[in-house]
Amino acid sequence: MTQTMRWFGPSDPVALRDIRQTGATEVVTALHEVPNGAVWSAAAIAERRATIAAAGLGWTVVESLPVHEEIKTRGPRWDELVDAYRTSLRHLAAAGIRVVTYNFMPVLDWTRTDLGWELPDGARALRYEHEAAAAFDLFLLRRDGAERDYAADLVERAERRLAGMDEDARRRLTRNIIAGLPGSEESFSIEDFRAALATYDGVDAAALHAHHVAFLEAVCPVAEELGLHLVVHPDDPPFALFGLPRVVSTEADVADLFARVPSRANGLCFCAGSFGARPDNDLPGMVDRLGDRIGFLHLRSVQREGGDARGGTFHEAAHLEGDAGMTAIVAAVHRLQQRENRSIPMRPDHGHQMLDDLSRVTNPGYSLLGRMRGLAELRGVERGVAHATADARAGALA
Ligand code: CS2
Ligand code: MN
Repeated sequence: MTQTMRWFGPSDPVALRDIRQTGATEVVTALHEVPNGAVWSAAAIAERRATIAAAGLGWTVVESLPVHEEIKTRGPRWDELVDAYRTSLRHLAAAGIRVVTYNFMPVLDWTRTDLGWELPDGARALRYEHEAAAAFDLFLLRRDGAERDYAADLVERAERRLAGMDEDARRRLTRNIIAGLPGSEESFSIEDFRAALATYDGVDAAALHAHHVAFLEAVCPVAEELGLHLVVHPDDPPFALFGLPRVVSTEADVADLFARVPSRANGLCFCAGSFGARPDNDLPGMVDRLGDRIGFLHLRSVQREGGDARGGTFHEAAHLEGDAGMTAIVAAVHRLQQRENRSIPMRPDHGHQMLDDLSRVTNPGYSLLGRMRGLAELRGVERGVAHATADARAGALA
């Protein structure tokens, strides 16, 4: 695997020189300062590349070139926005980018109810609690028709959960959920969130899926001609929330996208933590079966805490702990790389907030030390798997 770390650009409290010392050879990044929907200019891309190169690091993966909400809802500016997307792809390919990540989640990129959940060892993790999310939806957001989306016993549990929260805890819950809105640094309010939800009135899962296919049909031919792999990041968490549809949650969802838009450019960012929140996603099997579609790997594990086949409450576990079964995933990645003779870019998605990072503010999930621990562990597993496979092969030849 090609070891990378996400870097949020010059304003990231984690510096490039720190990332260099983690052993990563590349960063994955984006022009976060460019407003969603605007073209990424060739000059701005070149400047960012030079900054990264000066720190001794490479940049071949973009995360993310965001898809504007009006592309997802098929609003009136669709043509113009898709055109801008294609132009950005051209500029990126010309600058040596090979993989472009995006997601097709409405409104929220990721959702957690707690951004600093204390683990037994004192480190902190991101956690999604189903009762707390339901309490927010039903009683703080007070979304119309929300009660229809929850079983009666869950409504009761959510009510009890809310009763146990003081004003401060309620405000924190709202803030944590809204933190998943892209650009949420600009302080979104609950009213902004309601307004964003309203833009999806009438967009159900079938419509969102059709819009996703239309987007891919419009951009994949260009990406293919440029030799780019356009990889979709799955829904996080992989189930519908707050009445919003979600259509990239399971192996069947992505297999369907590849069947409908068979272009080689149409690919997947395999995020083990996102898919892994559902017990019905077979992670190593997905790596085996989705194979050449996988252009980028997010390796992370979650520990599920109850829930049904489609998942529920979970927290982010250490990379080799939890439910992911990371060794089997890395072994499947190793087989894939051998089969296709390539090295797939990987990053340790999130990490715990631990040690010195407990007293510094980074983007939620993007501490330096927790991610460095994750990367080190993953690197070790890959070495071990490669060694064991080579031994087995030498044994078979002898
Ligand atoms: C990332 C996502 O931080 C994360 O959870 O994995 O935000 C990811 O960058 C986007 O969904 C990709 O578009
Ligand atoms: Mn991810």
